[in-house]
Amino acid sequence: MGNPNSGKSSLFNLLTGLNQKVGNFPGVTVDKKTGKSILSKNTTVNVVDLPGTYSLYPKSDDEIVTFDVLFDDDELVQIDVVVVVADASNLKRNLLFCSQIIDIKKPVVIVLTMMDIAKRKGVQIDINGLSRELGYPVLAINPRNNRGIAEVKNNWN
Ligand SMILES: Nc1nc2c(ncn2[C@@H]2O[C@H](COP(=O)(O)OP(=O)(O)O)[C@@H](O)[C@H]2O)c(=O)[nH]1
Ligand SMILES: [Mg+2]
Repeated sequence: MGNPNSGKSSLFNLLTGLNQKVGNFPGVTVDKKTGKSILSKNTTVNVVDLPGTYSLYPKSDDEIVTFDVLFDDDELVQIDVVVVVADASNLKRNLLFCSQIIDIKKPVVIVLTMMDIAKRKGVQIDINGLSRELGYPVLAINPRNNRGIAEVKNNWN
């Protein structure tokens, strides 16, 4: 989950590769992409790429889909872990959404993307400090060069 254009599908594609399925959520024409990701010899997980949302107060069909999944109202998707993808170059806005997810008290992992763009803007992020403050794992990735993907997989194991 995460804001639009934060890098969710990029991460999803790297995690699932060719093991993807596209469907629709019941009743709405919003794409549901699911896929399997092999984390280790003994662990395979189902990953769901949800539509981007700016807040947990849904306004569009897309946002309602994400909302329903998050609040266990989607029969077909049950959450074990919420991976919140946050654009590090727009951290304030992205963390707002992140804090709303954290309030729901589901297990959360925060994945920061766009670290390269943040760096170019002169923004430095204290990843360990952020993790300490939020109380959840924070990992940085760059889907464009595969950086950090192995760490995301290991974090689930
Ligand atoms: N520079 C840079 N671009 C990224 C990064 N992560 C994703 N992108 C790009 O950002 C755009 C939006 O990514 P996408 O995965 O479609 O975002 P989504 O809307 O959250 O699914 C794409 O062009 C990606 O290639 C990153 O860490 N750095
Ligand atoms: Mg996407």
